[in-house]
Amino acid sequence: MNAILIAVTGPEPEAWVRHFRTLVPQRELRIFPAHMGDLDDVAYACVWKAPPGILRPCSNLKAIFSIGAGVDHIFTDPNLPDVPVVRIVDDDLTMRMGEYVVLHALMHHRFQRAYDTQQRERIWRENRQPAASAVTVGIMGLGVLGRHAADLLRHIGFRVAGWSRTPQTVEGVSTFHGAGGLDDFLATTDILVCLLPRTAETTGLIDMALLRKLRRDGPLGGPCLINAGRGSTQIEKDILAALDDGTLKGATLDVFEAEPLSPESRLWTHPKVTITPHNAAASAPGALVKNMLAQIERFEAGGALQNVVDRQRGY
Ligand code: NDP
Ligand code: OXD
Repeated sequence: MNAILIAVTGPEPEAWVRHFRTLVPQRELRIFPAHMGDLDDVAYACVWKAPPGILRPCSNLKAIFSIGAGVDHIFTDPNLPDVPVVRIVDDDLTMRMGEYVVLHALMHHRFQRAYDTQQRERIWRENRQPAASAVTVGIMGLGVLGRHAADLLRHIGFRVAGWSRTPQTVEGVSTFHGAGGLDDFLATTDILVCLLPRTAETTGLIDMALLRKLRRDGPLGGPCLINAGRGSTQIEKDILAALDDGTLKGATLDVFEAEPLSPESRLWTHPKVTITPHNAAASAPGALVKNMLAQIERFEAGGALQNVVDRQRGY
């Protein structure tokens, strides 16, 4: 029967169902939690933060699709069936992340938070604006999203550096890799952008020790942080301490150790912090259902699945 199971939690789960129904009205759909039926019929599962264990009874499962670029939400399942896990690579999502990174890099570069404060206080004062060519944006993660952001930033005029796990070559970008390349990468970086996946290696990486290694004598008067990768990469108490003692000049955070961010967190009210609710690159059902259906169609025609995640690496 080759049914598709849609197990999406979070905002607007019904939008995914609607798009599948419209695009493949002939295909049997199973929907978590209301309409699971006989799970032996399920060939494909499209998931976002589905409860662990729900895929185990799908004895004929052929592939699991993440409706986002990240797959950490899938690998938390200790009973995950041994079938390919596919992640989203799609221009719609990539461009959304590009917009976010450019917006917030420019916000820090152009001192926008300071001007917002000045406006509230009716202060007409110009801050000396460095050229983008004097500022280095350092991107942790030179994958699909990091490379696109690097390209946009480079065309604005920023110097761009990038750090990855393995050696990478990216046009116009100074690249560093591995533990051995991290300190040199940080020493050149004024605005640190994190686009790393959640893995055991990236967990807790952005701590006080790392933040202290960022370029201290740059033209912005102090380094800034933008994290739109995963909250598990950051130690929030260290970020707060770094903002308080001037190690960091500002931070934009889209992802958090625990989401939603607790109303108690001091990050909400910190004058140097900009918070967004994990929507730097929201997964748009209109674009991404088409992406997953194209994969299924190709697979059923005998082609290979694309963007299959390496389980060993975890991303
Ligand atoms: P990719 O898999 O294409 O790229 C991941 C990059 O991270 C690669 O360059 C990889 O290195 C690097 N990396 C992984 N582990 C390490 C490590 N231990 N040390 C150094 N570098 C490492 O992923 P995408 O670019 O598509 O997405 C990145 C992440 O962005 C997703 O996993 C997700 O967590 C997050 N995301 C957040 C969204 C949001 O709205 N906030 C939306 C979409 C994604 P190498 O090149 O050597 O393999
Ligand atoms: C993703 C996300 O991984 O939205 O796509 O976080």
